[in-house]
Amino acid sequence: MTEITAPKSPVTTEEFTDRIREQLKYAQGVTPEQATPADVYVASSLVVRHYLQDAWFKTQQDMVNGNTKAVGYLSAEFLMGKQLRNALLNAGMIDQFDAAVEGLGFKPQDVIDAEYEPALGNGGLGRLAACFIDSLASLGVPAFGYGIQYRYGIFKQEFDKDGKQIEKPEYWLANEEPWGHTDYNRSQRVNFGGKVVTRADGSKEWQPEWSVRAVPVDYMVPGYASGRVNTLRLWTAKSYDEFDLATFNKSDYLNAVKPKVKAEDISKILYPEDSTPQGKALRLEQQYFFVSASIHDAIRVFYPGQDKPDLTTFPDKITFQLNDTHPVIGIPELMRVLIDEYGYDWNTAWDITTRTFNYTCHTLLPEALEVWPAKLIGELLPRHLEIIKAINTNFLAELATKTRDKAKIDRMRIVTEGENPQVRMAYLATAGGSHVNGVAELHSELLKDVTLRDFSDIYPDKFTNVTNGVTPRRFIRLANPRLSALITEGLGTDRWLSDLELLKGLEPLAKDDEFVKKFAAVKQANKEDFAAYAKREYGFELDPNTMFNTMVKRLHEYKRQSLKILALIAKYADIKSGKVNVDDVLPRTVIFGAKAAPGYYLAKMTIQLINNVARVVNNDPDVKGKLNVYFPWNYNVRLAQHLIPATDLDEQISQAGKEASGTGNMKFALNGAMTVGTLDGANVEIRERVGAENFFLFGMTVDEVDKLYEEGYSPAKYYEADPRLKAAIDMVSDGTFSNGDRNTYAPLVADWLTKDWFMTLADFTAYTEIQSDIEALYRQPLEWNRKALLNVANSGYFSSDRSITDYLTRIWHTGPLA
Ligand code: Z15
Repeated sequence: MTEITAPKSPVTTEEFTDRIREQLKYAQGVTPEQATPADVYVASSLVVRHYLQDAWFKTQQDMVNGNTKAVGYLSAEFLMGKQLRNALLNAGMIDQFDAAVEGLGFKPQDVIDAEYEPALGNGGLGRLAACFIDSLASLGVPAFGYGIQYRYGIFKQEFDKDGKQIEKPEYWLANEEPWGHTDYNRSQRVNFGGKVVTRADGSKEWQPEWSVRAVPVDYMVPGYASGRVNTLRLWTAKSYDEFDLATFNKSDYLNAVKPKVKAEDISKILYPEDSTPQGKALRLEQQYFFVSASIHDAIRVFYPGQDKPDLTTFPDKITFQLNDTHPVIGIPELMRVLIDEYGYDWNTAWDITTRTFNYTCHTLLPEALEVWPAKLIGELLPRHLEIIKAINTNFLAELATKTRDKAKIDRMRIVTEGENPQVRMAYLATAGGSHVNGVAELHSELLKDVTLRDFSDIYPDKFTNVTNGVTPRRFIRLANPRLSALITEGLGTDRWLSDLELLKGLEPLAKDDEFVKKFAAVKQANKEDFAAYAKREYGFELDPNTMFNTMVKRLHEYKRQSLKILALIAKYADIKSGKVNVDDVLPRTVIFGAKAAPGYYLAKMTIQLINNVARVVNNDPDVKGKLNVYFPWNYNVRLAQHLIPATDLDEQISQAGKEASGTGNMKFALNGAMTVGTLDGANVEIRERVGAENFFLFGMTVDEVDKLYEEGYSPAKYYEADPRLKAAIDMVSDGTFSNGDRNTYAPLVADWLTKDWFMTLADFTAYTEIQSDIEALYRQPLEWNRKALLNVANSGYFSSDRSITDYLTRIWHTGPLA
């Protein structure tokens, strides 16, 4: 008997059908006969919202009236992916939807596909935020996700005829978007510029120069089987100055609407840099815009109708999590609100503020820790700069009571000295909050020992770790229904969807050859599905009888896509030179997915190289179809959901000490892929859990990397030492992948041979050597699948439900609504 705990549908198929008909008629204005899948998508989404509405009201009421502290997850990015099927799953209405839609003469898949995915994030950080709000709702914890409703999400990636990346605007709001509810009556004014004056009583008054209206667009965040629906509140910028009257009177109509355009520019576009911020004024405006609106919103929500609320209780009402440095301007903003708007003294305000905020750091790259010129902050937010300076002064005074080490105190300045003072947002966040956490054990250790060393010396108790996780609802149940059914069959219950550690119960089944074969059949069917999808969407011809070997993530030097492509080229060179007999080569299909920041020259050149390697290798008859390279463009959540369940081998090959965590690694392991990886980020913990014998480890450790840097790293040495590496790099230089042109990749090759900042060349030999272990195992399908199944069985820890539970106990000190 299989135990079914999935939520029961609140509706019958007949009711669902009637509601869709009603929406089609009154909202879409079409008959079922006229309706397109897109119409049915909008109608069905409105129906789902209809059935979730009471739970949404109740969650909000319980949050405000109860005494459970809420979580405010402040994040510049929420990479949600499609909403409809997720909402149907979490609310228990998948079967009713499928039947209703079929009854109306549509294919459920066509209706699902009609949704345009909101891509309001760059990569891991934004997708993590989306997983976290799913888990918060599923655990029944009252929470807001607070962010920005960008009009343009992450760019749409295309490749031109030379294989170069082209960025196209992602105007995701071009079509009707049924999920967001714009609430004009709950907008907030956000001010900018101007000056600060001192009143007669000595208090400060900020006289801003211009303002923007922040209008909330609310998205339901339905929990899985929790009966709770939280809110994702994304702010959109609207102008107050519909017309600048002075200009208008001069009948210069077009110029009169300029201020409006400028104000509304604030939420226009998501910056496409992941881990490499651009210090642009507009980005700071965005950050302040959503954080200021969110803080005022929380005060409005938790102290409704109160002119003189007792804000000393604010930290008991809500805790704000700062997702990276992007929302850190919230710290001086809350100070300003408390002091200037509500009249609290500095110390009371500081106590409230530090009890309200906590900070998650997501990086080890120094360039990803945001630093803003004090001058820019002063121009845009003059009062905040004063407050930041005062925080800095007080902080330095506090440090002086804790250490005599002057040099250390100096290193810890929040505002640097000199001609061009800078504000270090990570330091501000560390000083202005209660806890700082990294996102995987190794990362949190390195944060304490390296990045924020001085801070952890003096405030050791502030530092903690919360290893990332992913939601099993979207990334197992929705992405991989076949594996989900097999897991439920194997465990005899579907409870794993809300308690992922139950996957451990699959471990004994790895000894059962019949079960392993079923598991292998699931993977094979998923590969066939993906081949069909790739054919339909991209025109690719993938052979599902080859190993599917995937590397999907942002294109960044530290992630080392170049290591993967060089190893592949080396194999190709072996075939061309006859060093290996092509008939002995294990057939592989290598699949890349990656966007490069538009201004990231070497990353874009790497994309071009991969595309051209694909063109040459796939069309070379000497290869006899043994090596295939595909690069589906525009990697996004939808593609991830199709590709991850179809992958045999996942690449997590960043330089040790550079990837804070990774979350793709978790999704692949949970979907029964084997991983080839370095001891970096969460790979370390994945390997610990699945067992060293079930993980392909290679490459230098953090200590070895550090040592090599100290000794003086010379990549050319490695080029000379490994003939296969030399052959591969020479093949890039000699024009094989550029129609004979020797200049095309010269900058990339020069970088490899002279800089190679992330030591791709030093890890090349180890990486190619591990390939023989990988291939030997893959030639024994039963053993490969046994190990892959053990990966699934032992990865339950990597549920974002567990991450959130860790945040609740270690940082937020709150829990589910009663
Ligand atoms: C981003 O996606 C990540 C870190 C950042 O500092 C920025 Cl700006 C964007 C990623 C990390 O690179 C990745 O290792 C981690 O898994 C992810 O955040 C979520 O924590």
